[in-house]
Amino acid sequence: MTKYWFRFRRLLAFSAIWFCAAAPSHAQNPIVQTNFTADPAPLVYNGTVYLYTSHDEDDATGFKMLNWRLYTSTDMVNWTDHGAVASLATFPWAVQSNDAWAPQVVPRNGKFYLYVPISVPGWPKNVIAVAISDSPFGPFKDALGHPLIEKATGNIDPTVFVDDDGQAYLYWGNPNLWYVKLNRDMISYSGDIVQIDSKPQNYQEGPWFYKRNGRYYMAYASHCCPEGIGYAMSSHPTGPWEYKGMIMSPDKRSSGNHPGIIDFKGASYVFGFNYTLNFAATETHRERRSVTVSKFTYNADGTITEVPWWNPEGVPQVGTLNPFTRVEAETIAWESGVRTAQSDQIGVYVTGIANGSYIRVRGVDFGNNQASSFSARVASGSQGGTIELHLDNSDGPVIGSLAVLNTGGWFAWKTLSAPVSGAAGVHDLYLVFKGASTGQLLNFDYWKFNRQR
Ligand code: FUB
Repeated sequence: MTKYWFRFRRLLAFSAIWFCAAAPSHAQNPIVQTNFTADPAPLVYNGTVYLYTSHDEDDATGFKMLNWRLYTSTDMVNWTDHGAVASLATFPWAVQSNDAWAPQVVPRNGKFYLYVPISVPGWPKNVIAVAISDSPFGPFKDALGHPLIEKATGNIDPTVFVDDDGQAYLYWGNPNLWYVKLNRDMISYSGDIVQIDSKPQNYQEGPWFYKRNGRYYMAYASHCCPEGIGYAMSSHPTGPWEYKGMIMSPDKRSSGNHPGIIDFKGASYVFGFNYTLNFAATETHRERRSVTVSKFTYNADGTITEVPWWNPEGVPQVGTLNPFTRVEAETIAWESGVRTAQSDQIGVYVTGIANGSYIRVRGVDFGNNQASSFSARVASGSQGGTIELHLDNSDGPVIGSLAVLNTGGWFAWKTLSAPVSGAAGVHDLYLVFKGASTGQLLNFDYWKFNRQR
């Protein structure tokens, strides 16, 4: 416990510095604050956004990347952490110490294909690998036992799109842009690897290939450095690509960038990353990045209106959150001073909880004053603490409070309940943690409000 608690205290201190320094209470960017995330690859599937990311380790200075994480949302502001869905260990033949770079997941025929750039021993080292899962939540298993795209310098940043006629294309590359036609099995290809002659202006890396209203788009990390997001269009999946402009201009507040683009519930979104959390803690540039999102619009001719640099407000919520079904504690719009962790027993849970830390969940629809109690699955190996339920602010009206005593250990999970009153309509819910001890108060798995019987 002690070792972990010291680590958490360091992170809590870091989190507090960041929050006070850089985040207004309505902040939504970066969308994940519990881990450093980069290289966003959003997938819209069955009404949910599955956001796959690469993951910068907490102690990274340069790139230190070991696994790929998943976050989901149905409203674009509350994101549920699903932890690591694949790691370098998924590909035992690859270098295991680093280089789990920009991923993308693509569904086809009931399976989910994860394409990742990793490296192999020696030089050149960059390869592209593919793993398969029956579920978007993983776990993903190595499909081939060897690379899909063999080693060459710059074989990074895969992006895959399956066209309406069933032909799938894999693009990738830095500083060149290459493609191959994937076979229907999605784990092999036919024909030659083609280097694009019409590489768009200022193309660097991080291509994101998609089709919308019959037009093909290639968004990419542009300029160096800092990197912005540029895009090109084509009437054919293999080009020629015509540069169309910037989705986001480079900004010296960040050195890197990496687009991921979706339409969801009637709006268009571009994801990327910045270094806000890192620079809140230090002036030193370190590869500790954070995924961000902005809304954008298409013009009638399919071109894209440029958006400003990532704003702290992020994007508006689409829909509300139902508190009368089980909500994972790691469903977070914003937090202060907590972390997430993963166990084989219960999956992802919230930990590092100390006196004064909180989780904000946005747009919770309590209905017509129907909530009569609050239940939470918790564990504590210390004296425990209290979960205070505040509306609209961390010091807003209190609708209830759940006392958590020592449950017999940090993984001795218990479901506890407390009465609530005065919760009606749609509110932001702040789960504020209070406790007398200076150490960790509790671990938190999930919560739910209950209606009066
Ligand atoms: O995150 C590692 C590498 O940095 C990615 O593969 C590139 O796109 C850049 O973001």
